[in-house]
Amino acid sequence: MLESNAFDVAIGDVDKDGVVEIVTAGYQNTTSPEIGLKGQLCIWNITESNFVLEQSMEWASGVPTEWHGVSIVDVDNDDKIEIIAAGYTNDTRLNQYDAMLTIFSWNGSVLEWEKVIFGTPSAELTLTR
Ligand SMILES: [Ca+2]
Ligand SMILES: [Ca+2]
Repeated sequence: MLESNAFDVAIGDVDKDGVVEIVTAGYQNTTSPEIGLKGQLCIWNITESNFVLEQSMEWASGVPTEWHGVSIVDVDNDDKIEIIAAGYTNDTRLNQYDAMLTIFSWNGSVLEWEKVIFGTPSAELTLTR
């Protein structure tokens, strides 16, 4: 099993099916020196006796990435709840770490990233699906 770490948790009924999800944000170690850590977002359900992993997503950018915070909210008021993870990634062009905000959607079966924003105090790059 690959090393992993969770730094933050958010709880809410993301897909509005009446069952609360538990969302954790952290990283998974790829054990590859070139890739390093991948940001990892996990969605869990709780049963009477267990936490059950519904789905996880590892950020496959090819550079070290970690998420350290996660929040669940409908940020754009479209009646769908977004999962927002904050962390950082290694910008190999500038040889520095950049803040990274990633917005995900979860419909009960598919976890997708919708938007990612990389930022430094002097520059901003936004990628939208
Ligand atoms: Ca739910
Ligand atoms: Ca929304």
